[in-house]
Amino acid sequence: MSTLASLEERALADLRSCTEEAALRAWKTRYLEGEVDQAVKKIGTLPPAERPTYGKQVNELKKKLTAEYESALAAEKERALERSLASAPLDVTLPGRPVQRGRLHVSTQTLRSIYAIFADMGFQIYRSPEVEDDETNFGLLNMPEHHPARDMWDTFHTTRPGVLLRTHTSPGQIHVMRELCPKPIRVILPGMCYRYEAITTRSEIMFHQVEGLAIGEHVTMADLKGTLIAFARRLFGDQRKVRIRSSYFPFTEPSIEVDVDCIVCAGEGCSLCKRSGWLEILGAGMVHPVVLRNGGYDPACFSGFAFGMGPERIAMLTYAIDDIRQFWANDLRFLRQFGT
Ligand code: FA5
Repeated sequence: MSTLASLEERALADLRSCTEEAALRAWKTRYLEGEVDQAVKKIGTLPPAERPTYGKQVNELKKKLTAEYESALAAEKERALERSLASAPLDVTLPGRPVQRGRLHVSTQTLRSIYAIFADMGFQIYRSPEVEDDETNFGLLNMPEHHPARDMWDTFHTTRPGVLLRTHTSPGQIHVMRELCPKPIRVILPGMCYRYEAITTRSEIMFHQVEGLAIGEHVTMADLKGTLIAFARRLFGDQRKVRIRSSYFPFTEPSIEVDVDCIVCAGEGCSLCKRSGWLEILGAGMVHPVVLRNGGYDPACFSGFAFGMGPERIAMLTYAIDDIRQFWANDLRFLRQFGT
C-alpha cells in the first residue's frame, strides 16, 4: 500500500510540473499506461486475501490520476488557446473573403442547350470514340482511299498506321448503326473533333461537333427539314429566318447546309455574315445508301437523315464572339461573361 501512496505522490508532483501538452502526454504514457497499469496487473499475483483491499486502492488511484490528468490537459489547452490569441490577435470585424463561384464553360452551356432541344424531340445521346481508324472515319462513310473528298478534312494521324484523331463526329454513325441494327435510331453524337488546319478566327484545330442520326422505314427529307427548322427556331428564337441550301458530303445524298439570318444585322449585311445576311450553322442530308449498308441497314427498306453542327460556331453566333481562339485560351475575363 505504501508503494501506491508513493506512486500517487510522485505522479501528482510530476503532473504539476508539466507545462505543455506534449509533457502531459508523456506523463500519461509513463504513469497511467505504465506504472499504474503495472500496479493493476499486480492484483492477480497477490494472495487472494489481499486482493480486494489492494484492488480497491489501485482502482481508486487510477481513477484519481486519470481525472487529474484530464483536468490538467483541459487547462493546458485553454492556456494554449489564450497564448495563441494573445500572440496573433484575431480581428473578427474584418470583412470575409468573397467565395469565387465557378461556372460552366460557354461550350458546355451551348452543348447542354443543344442536348435539351433534341431530347425534347426524342433524340438520345450516344458517345463514340475520339480516336478512330481510317476506315471508320473515311472508308465506311463512302470515302475510299484516294477519294478526293478526303481533302475536305485535314487529318491528325497517329504513329500507328491507319489510326487517327477523328476529323468529325460522322464515324459515330457507323458505330451506332452497327450496334442498333435493325432497330430504328434517333440519336445525337456529341464530342471533340480534330483537324490539322491553320488556326484562324473561325477555325480551331480542336472543336466540338454534335452529329445527329435518325434511321427508320419511312424517314424523309421533310423529316430532316422539320427537325432542323424546329431546332434552329428553338435555339435562335421564333423570329429567325432559316435557309436551306444544297451542298455536298460524300456520306449524304442529297446534302444540304442550313443558314440562319445574321443575328447582328438581321439579314442587312455586316462583317460577321460577310455581307451575305446569312450564317451557316450545320451540314446535313439523307444518309447515303452505301453508308446505310455499311451500318448493316438495307437501303431498300430503311432510310435516314444525318446532320453535323459545330457548337463553338453556334455560340459565336449566339453571343457575337468574333474569335474562336477565345474558347480554349482560358482567359477568365472572357469565360466569366457567360452564364450566372
Ligand atoms: C462535317 O464535318 C460533316 N461531318 C457534317 C455532316 C454530318 C454533314 C452529317 C452531313 C451529315 P463540316 O466540315 O462542314 O462537315 O463541319 C460541320 C460543322 O463543324 C461546321 O458547320 C462548323 O460549325 C464546325 N466546324 C468545322 N470545322 C471547324 C473548325 N476548324 N473549327 C470550329 N468548328 C468547325
